[in-house]
Amino acid sequence: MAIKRCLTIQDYSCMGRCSLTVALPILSTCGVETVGLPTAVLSNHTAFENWTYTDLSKQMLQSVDMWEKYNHHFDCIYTGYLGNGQAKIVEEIIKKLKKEDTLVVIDPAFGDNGKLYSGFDQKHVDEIRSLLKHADIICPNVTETSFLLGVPYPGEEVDGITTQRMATALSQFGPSKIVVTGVKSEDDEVGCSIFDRKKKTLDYYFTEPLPGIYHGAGDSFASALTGCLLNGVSLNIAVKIAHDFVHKSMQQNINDGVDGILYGLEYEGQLRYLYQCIQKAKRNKNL
Ligand code: PXL
Repeated sequence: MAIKRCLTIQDYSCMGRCSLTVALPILSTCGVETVGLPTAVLSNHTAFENWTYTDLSKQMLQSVDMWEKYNHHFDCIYTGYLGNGQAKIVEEIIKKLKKEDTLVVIDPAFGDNGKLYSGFDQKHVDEIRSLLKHADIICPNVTETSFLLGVPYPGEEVDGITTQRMATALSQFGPSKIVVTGVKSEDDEVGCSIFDRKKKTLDYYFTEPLPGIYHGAGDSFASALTGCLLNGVSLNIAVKIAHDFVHKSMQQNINDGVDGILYGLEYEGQLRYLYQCIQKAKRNKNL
């Protein structure tokens, strides 16, 4: 199988693992050619007390115009954290570059723990919601799910019926596959719900919870998920691999005593594990 080319559109935060500094190495580990389009350069992510922000909106469209001229093909467009007002630009980009066989993965990446990230408001949520009509797959956490649906944040613990209702409602915005992350089971395990509208299935994957907050964990998950899917791995197995990769990284974070909020999820030590999981899935034809 030829190597797939993925365009990923998110910020470049120099310090604090998230967005492009996470997506590029993870997708490369998955054996995917990655074209990273930075939306902005930040000194560090916005969970630090202060940051600098250099907007690159103009440069984004200039790059895309150049690619269009050369008719470059993308097997996937994967978007993550976007600045205020950039969802509309990304919509333009998707319209220009998406072909029939282009997989579109959208990680809403605007909030966590019941709150929007610093600097975002309802307008940003509305613009991301509008972007979802172009997506094949989305991977919001429970916070993003409730903001997108305009319902109160239910806490991380959501029962099966609520999850099904939420996933069905989200899929009406466009995407047929919904992976909700950070869901807590009744047995206090943590994981994902996986809804496939076409197959009419709702599945779950949970593992034991780990203490702490890990910035960029959602970005690592979305990148690994996208990387698995571009290797032809089935959605449920892709979720399992991406979740286990993040879970093992958290364990490493704990073992090494690294500040997971500021410096982000320490995923580097688990890249080899991610690579091996994908090879195994391909050998076992989990495709
Ligand atoms: O991990 C999400 C993320 C990405 N990029 C920036 C962020 C955040 C979360 O706060 O601030 C700049």
